[in-house]
Amino acid sequence: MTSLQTSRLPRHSHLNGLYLIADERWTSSCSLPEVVQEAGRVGVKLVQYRNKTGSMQQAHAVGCELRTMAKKWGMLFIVNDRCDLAMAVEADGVHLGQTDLPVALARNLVGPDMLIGLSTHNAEQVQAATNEDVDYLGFGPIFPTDTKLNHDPVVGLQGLKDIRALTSLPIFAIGGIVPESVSQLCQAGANGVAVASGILAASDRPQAFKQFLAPFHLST
Ligand code: TZP
Ligand code: MG
Repeated sequence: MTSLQTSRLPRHSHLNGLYLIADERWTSSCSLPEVVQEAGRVGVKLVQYRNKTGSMQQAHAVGCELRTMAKKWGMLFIVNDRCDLAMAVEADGVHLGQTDLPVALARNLVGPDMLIGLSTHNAEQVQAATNEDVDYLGFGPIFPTDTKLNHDPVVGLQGLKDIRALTSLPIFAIGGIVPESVSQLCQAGANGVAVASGILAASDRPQAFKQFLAPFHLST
């Protein structure tokens, strides 16, 4: 085992279960720090800060707050899209989309220890990712979702089953996921589920967290 692999192992140990996508455009009744605090309290171990509209200064201020909170609760803290912001807030990782900085360039920037996640939407992208220095994949949208505009075609459960054999990387199913679908997604090969509106827009967030986490607790 290389020293690089050794240094990454503890982080990999959390690459499963519920992955909260925290974007304030999708919250109605609360602030992102409130949601992340709740997530930490109920045992969520993975959170992504997604800010596609704010200024860098605003994103940095909120990112620092969430970073501190995530550390307190032992959660991995991932920044969406931006390597510079991820580095500035000393995040545990950065999550890239297909049109963000290519993985190899991102890896050069963030160094060997930061996690890199990559969004994938079809078999070709998953196959290509197996040759990249990434730590986990997002795959979807599995189901229709109104959260992301102009998203790629819905892949369904079968799409997930089809790509599972292509990679041993942890896969997070994303897109339109509700608590009732978590078990079947895991059976189809997902290591975890990435969820935004199912939690952020829930009328009863504590209940939503509980419902999303329950299938993972049952399977451990
Ligand atoms: N990528 C594909 S679907 C999606 C992203 C970022 C949004 C997922 O949000 P939701 O509300 O859980 O469907
Ligand atoms: Mg992106």
